Amino acid sequence: MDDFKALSDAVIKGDIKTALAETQKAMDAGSSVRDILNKGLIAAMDEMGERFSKGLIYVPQMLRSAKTMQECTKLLEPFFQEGDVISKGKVLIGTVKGDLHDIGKNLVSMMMGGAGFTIIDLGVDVPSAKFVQKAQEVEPDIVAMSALLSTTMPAMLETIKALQKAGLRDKVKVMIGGAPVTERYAQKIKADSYASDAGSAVSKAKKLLGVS
Ligand code: B1M
Repeated sequence: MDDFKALSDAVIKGDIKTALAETQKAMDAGSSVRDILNKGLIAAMDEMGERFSKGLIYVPQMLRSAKTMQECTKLLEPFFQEGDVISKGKVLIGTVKGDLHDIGKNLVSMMMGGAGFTIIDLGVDVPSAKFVQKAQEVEPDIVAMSALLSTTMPAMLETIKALQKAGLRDKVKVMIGGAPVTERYAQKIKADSYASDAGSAVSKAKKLLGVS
């Protein structure tokens, strides 16, 4: 099955029932999780973003689509599993302060969890002090930050500075990502790694920690 239009349309409409049925149909037809995500679910969210930019839709419609996508993603979650039982490392993850977008961050969490990392998810709108406090408590290998707004990207630098101030910067690797974030920005704020999508977040995390 390589036509994901019915799935995308259902996500755009915020029709959870049809979207779930279409996701299941695609899975039954042997479509890859990657295709269902990229060609069906993420494509729909990109279309919502474009419509929002043009003033054709408003926040409530985006919310309905987001909820629909989240429900479909839950259906895919078991397929993210790589079958590992030993933890590859501890990842403390959150969407930075001022930012409420969590679909991408949740995908990253699910895929990393499925790949054998232990995930501590702080949710959205996470202040730098909260990252620091939790890092002191759980001693993660990686602090992972997501931002979807260009206005919230500076909170990533704030968090890196806060980790530094708390004497933790040398003890953790910092990974950042999210639609407006770039490799160049990661270098600028001296993050250890940048990943453009959830799949590469997994491979980059493995590389950072030297695990396979
Ligand atoms: Co908002 N929003 N939104 N939104 N929203 C965007 C991001 C926007 C691009 C839409 C647009 O204008 N075209 C725009 C940002 C512009 C900018 O700053 N560059 C925008 C805006 C402006 C806003 C508000 C300000 C709107 C308003 O209120 N006037 C507001 C801000 C609220 C806030 O955060 N304080 C707002 C609100 C919302 C909703 C709450 C309604 C909803 C979010 C619901 C939710 O997340 N639970 C929402 C949505 C749904 C979107 C769009 C349509 C979709 C985002 C999404 O989930 N994409 C989005 C447009 C778009 O992205 N095309 C838009 C799918 C998701 C899988 O992709 O999150 O990019 P993404 O994750 C990817 C990668 O980026 C990467 O992996 C994922 C894929 O595998 N990744 C990482 C993400 N985090 C990573 C971390 C990593 C590594 C990789 O390592 C740690």
